[in-house]
Amino acid sequence: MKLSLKTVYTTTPIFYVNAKPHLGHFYTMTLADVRNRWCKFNNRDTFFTTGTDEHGLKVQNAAEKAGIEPKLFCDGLADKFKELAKLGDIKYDRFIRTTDVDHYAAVNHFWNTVNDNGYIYKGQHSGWYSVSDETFYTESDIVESNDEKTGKKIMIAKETMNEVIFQTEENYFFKLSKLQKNILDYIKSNPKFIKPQKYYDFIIHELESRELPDLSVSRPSSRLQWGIPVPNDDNQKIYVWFDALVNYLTSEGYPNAKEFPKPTHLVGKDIIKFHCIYWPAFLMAANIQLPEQVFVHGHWLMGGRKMSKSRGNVADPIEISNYYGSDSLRLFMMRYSVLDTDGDYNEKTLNALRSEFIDKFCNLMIRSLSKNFSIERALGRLQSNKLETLLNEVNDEEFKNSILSVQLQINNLKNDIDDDITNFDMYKATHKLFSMGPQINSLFDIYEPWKLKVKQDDDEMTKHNKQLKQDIIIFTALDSLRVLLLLFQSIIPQYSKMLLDRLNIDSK
Ligand code: ME8
Repeated sequence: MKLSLKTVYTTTPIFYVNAKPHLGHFYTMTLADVRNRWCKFNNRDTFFTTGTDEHGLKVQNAAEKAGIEPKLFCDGLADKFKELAKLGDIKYDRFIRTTDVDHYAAVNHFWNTVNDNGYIYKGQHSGWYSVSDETFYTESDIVESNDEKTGKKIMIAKETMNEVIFQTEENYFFKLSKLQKNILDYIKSNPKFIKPQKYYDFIIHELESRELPDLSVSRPSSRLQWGIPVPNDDNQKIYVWFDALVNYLTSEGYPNAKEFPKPTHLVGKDIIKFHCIYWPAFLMAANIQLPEQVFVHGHWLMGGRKMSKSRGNVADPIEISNYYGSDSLRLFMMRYSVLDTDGDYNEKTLNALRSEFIDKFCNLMIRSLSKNFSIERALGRLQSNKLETLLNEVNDEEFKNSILSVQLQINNLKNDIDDDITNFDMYKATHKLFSMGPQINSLFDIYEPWKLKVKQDDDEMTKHNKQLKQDIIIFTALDSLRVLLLLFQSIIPQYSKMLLDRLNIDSK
């Protein structure tokens, strides 16, 4: 696939393959997929990637626990993520795995560039490491706690509550401290770089309130076998985040491609430091342009609490999709997706929304396609006359205004939701699309076109007026439905296709 500087490039995080996919993964994939489908529908040149993050201690430990060789273990789980993408209609251009051959080459090249530019050095490292978070923490980031299972005293990270272990070892370091001011300056002069605002403010605060230590970017091979070796040093493996972030470049054909479009990254709130501080710093050190923007989303909870296997409140996107259809889940997540808050998964609400869609749009279609009306006649009339001309013939101001108002809103809708979708404000777009349903339905409720039946003793004028009004209503309803379904496609591709097919309308 040839990319150009104009390509709209959207990415999801790449997912750890230490466990099977959950609702949060499907949410990220869907948000990015909706944006990408939307841009494509609007004839923009697009590129969309998702994939799996397969190296590191977390995956190494999970493979060991399962008693399976790491690559085979990763193959199995990467397939699960691909299956979920297929089931959920996630139309990516590339599914990148960090075990892909071209990714190894890209990471090697990237490391060498950063090293040649003088940003990597070797040193002794001591700190509190969380395998779960694949992160070192400082003394001020940790606190004492009791292990839930054994009752033993352990240290945990304040931010994630995951266990940390003290480690001293030789590592390569990245000179993050040297770039702290550059990153701050860049973000300050690009106020839209991080969205929503609260995360922008958080990152500015992080950069202004303390001096960032240099970042350890390798692990001894004795401890971490499952990783990409540091070039020219087999005793060290590249830190999983340094490796993983480069996926965004690999997918663009780095280092061989000619043009690199700036990606728009979509990430969960738990990984913003990696994308908004470390990644810009790595890129600066490699003399590569920074991403277009980083959008941050909240987490899905269940019953107001973090989903967890032990609590038994985990929503499985595959199970839900198999039962309700993946479009129901896509619709639910987009309708209730507000980036800067967490969402609460609720099956009843999902089911109610599905019924609402059927009630508003499927019933509208059934109503409009009733045998009481002649669609051929309505279409024929509108083919040879402008709607405005026909409305002038009707001689009913209120009727005319209702029709024109629906038409105007429908005509503006595409522009109106363009910003919403490209900025991941999916709840706004979904709400606007939904709110058109009752307006179109009300044309039926108010003007009752089925009552505009021609009677035997109607004179020519009455007959003409009745048929004209009926045709205008049917045309307006069906044409509005056509536009709505075309615009709905990015969010619910299957439902839209089914209904567009019924109307014999090309999806483009
Ligand atoms: O962090 N609701 O992978 P990951 C919404 N490999 N989103 C959620 C969520 C939830 N309940 N739980 C997790 C990683 N996520 C790294 C990324 S990118 C170069 C490397 C989101 O599998 C989470 O916030 O732990 C993250 O954005 C994504 O799922 C992947 O999480």
